[in-house]
Amino acid sequence: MTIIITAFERSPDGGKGLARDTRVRWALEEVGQPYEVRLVSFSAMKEPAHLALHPFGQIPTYEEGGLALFETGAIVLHIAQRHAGLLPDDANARARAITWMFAALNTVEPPILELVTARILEGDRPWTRERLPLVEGRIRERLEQLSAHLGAAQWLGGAFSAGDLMMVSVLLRLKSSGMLNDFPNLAAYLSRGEERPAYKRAFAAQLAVNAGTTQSEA
Ligand SMILES: N[C@@H](CCC(=O)N[C@@H](CS)C(=O)NCC(=O)O)C(=O)O
Repeated sequence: MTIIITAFERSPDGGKGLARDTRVRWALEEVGQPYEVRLVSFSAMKEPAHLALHPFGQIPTYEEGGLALFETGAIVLHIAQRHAGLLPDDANARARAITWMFAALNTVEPPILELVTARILEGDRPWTRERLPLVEGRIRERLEQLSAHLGAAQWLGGAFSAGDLMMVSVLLRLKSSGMLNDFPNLAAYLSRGEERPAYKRAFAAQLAVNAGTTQSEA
């Protein structure tokens, strides 16, 4: 069955790979599943046809036969459960890898997104100068904890898993902030993710759509 995902017709990041279709493309590349992409404009995302797929009018979505999914956590988990390559066979190790997916999305990503909001969407507000150090402090705390847990390991649970795919995807948004410079093991972790052939293919595919269209971060 053909897999179809949606992505920005013009990503606000101009192809830096921060739009969330990249993590879905990456998962599909890791498990060797071909896919098609339907590009949508910002206005089309808010129209009934797209809202029928994604109630919040966002990308990415995932269609496969009669199945339509939204939310990258659910999409990547679905891909990882359907195809070998992203989750360990051992039941406990599998549960731990899924735990890292949730940790990436629920514990690490929120303060990082808050930074994007504070810097870009609300950067001109009078409270921004006071707010930024608070938000950065919250991110730093998470980075310290994650760095301590990762230590000298290559990946969070032994072998690369969907948990790492999600954590690397979330941390990528911090690359331009310089915050990872204080955490060499996390910076190296990020680079290991980016060096994976599947990530490179995913990145190149989204770049091919978006090169040279930068407006802001996705
Ligand atoms: N929690 C959602 C977030 C989806 C999301 O924020 N998508 C962004 C692109 S990366 C989007 O569509 N933004 C446009 C909008 O919200 O109007 C997920 O992980 O799929």
